Amino acid sequence: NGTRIGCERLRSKVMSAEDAASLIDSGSTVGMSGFTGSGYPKTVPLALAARIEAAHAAGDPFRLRVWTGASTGPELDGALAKADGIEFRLPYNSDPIAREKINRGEMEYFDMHLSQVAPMAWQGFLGPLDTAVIEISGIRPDGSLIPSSSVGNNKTWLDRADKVILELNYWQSADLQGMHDIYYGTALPPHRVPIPLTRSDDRIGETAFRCDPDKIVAIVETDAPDRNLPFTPPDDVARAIAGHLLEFFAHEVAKGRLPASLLPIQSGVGNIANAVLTGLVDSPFEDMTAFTEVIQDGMLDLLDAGKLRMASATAFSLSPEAAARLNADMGRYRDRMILRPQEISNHPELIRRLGCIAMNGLIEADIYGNVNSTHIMGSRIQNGIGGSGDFARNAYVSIFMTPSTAKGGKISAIVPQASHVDHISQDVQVLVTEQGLADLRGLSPKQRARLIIDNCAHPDYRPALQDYYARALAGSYGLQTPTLPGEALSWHQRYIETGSMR
Ligand code: 0RQ
Repeated sequence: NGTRIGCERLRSKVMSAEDAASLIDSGSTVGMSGFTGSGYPKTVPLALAARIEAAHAAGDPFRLRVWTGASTGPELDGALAKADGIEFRLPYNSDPIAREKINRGEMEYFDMHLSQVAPMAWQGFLGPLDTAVIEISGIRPDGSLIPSSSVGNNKTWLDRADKVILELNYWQSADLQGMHDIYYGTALPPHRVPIPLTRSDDRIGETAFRCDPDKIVAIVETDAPDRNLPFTPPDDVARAIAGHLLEFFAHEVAKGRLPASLLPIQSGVGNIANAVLTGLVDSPFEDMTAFTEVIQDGMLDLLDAGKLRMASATAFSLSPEAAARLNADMGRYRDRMILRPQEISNHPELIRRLGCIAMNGLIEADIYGNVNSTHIMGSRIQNGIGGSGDFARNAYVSIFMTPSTAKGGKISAIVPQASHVDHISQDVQVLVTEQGLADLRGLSPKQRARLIIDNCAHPDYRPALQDYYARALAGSYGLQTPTLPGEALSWHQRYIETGSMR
C-alpha cells in the first residue's frame, strides 16, 4: 500500500515476493537480516524455498550461501533448509531443521563470534556478497531505511551487497523510528579508531541505514509477525539458579566490588536467563543498565518496574505477549532502548570499557571450568557460540549458568573434561547451577576443581567426579591440571553407547 515508502523514486520497485525471489541466482551468497527470531525477511525466503524446490524437481541443484545476523525463523532457515537450499550458513543457527542438516553433514556451517561477522565480511575472505535481503519498517523521503526489530549485520549487508531486496513489514511499529543507533565509524586496520561510546546509553550514530537507491532491485510489502517463542515461566531449577546469582551480586556490592546499580548487564537467551532478569525485578538493585545482545521479556519487566534505566542491544527476542506489549507502547519504550549493529552491541572494546556483567548458558562445564556452549557429546552442534564469546572474554565478571543435569538426569552438566571447549577456564569466572555457585576468580585449577565438584555438581554425579579427581591427583602425568586422558571423555562415550552417563 506504499504508505511507509517516503521516497517517491523507490515506489516503482514494489513487487511480489515471487518476483523478488526470482532475482536471486543459484550459487550466490545472500545476506539476510534477522537476529534471534526478530527482524528477518518473512516472504522472500519462503518464495525462494518454493523456487528452489521447483528447481530441484527439474534436476537443477539450486543452492545458496546464507549469511544472517544470528538465528532467524521457520520462514527463513527452516524453509530454506527443508528445501535443501543452503550449501553454507553463518554465523548462528537455532532452527531445528537446519540443525539436523548440519549434524547429518549435509550443510556447511561456520559457527563464529557474532561481533566478528561484519569485520570478516569486510576483510573479504568470505567471498563477495551478491544480494542483501533486509527487513525494514519504513523508508524516509531521503531514501534512508528505518530498521525493524533487529539491526544485526544489516548495515554491512547493505553496504557490501551488489543488489538489495527490501521487505517492508507493516507489522513492525512505525514508532521504531528513532530507536536505532547505526554507527558508520568502523574501518579495517590500519585505519581503525576508538569507538566513541563510554556509557550504555550513548548514541554515536544515525537512526537509519544509508543505502544507494540504485542498488535496490525490489521492495516487497509484508505484514507478518516475528517468530516469537512462547514464554516459559521459570521452574524451580531456574529460580534456584537466579537465587544463587542474586545472592552473589548482593555479596559483591557489600564487598564494594560492584556498585549498587551493578554494571551493565548482558543476559543470554532462554529460560534461566529470563528467570535471573525476573529475579532482579524484586532485588534491591536500582538504576541498572543493560549492554547486551537481545532484549527479552525479563528486560521489559525490569524497565516497567523502573529498575532498569535503559537497555542497549541489537535485537528483540520476545514472547508474543511481550512483543504485543512493546508494539502497543513503542513510543514510550523507544527512549529507553537502543538497537545497534551487532558489531557494536558485542564489541570487545566496548564490553571491556563498560565492564559488563556477562551471564550465559552452557551445555557442559568441566571440573576446571572450561565451558562447552555448542556441541553435544563433542560433535553434534546445538546452536552456536553466538555472542557468548564476545562477552565472556571481555566482561568485568563472566558468569555461566546451567541446570546441573540434562535429559532427565541421564547427563551430568559437570564432567571430568568438556567434550568441546568454547570458553577456556580463564574466561569463566563464576559457574552457577541449581546446586550452588562457584566463584572461581583467582583460583588455580585444583582449587577450582574442588569448588566446582562441591558446589555445582548434582549429588548423583558428585561421588563419581570426586573419585575421578582423586585418581587424577594420584596418577596424572602433571599436577597443574590433573587429568587422566584415557578416562576423561569416558562419560560421553558411555552416554553414546548406553544413553546415560550413569
Ligand atoms: O535440548 O530441547 O532437545 O531437550 O540443549 O538446553 O537446558 O533448555 O538451556 O535454552 O538455556 O540453552 C547452551 C544451548 C543452553 C544456549 C545453550 C540440551 C537440552 C535442550 C537446550 P532439548 P536448555 P538453554 C546470547 C548468548 C550459546 C549462545 C549464547 C546457547 C537444549 O545457551 O545456545 O550463549 N548458548 N548466546 O536438553 C546434552 C548436555 C546438555 C544438553 C543442555 N550437557 N548434554 N544435551 N542440553 N545441556 C544469545 C545469542 O548469541 C543469540
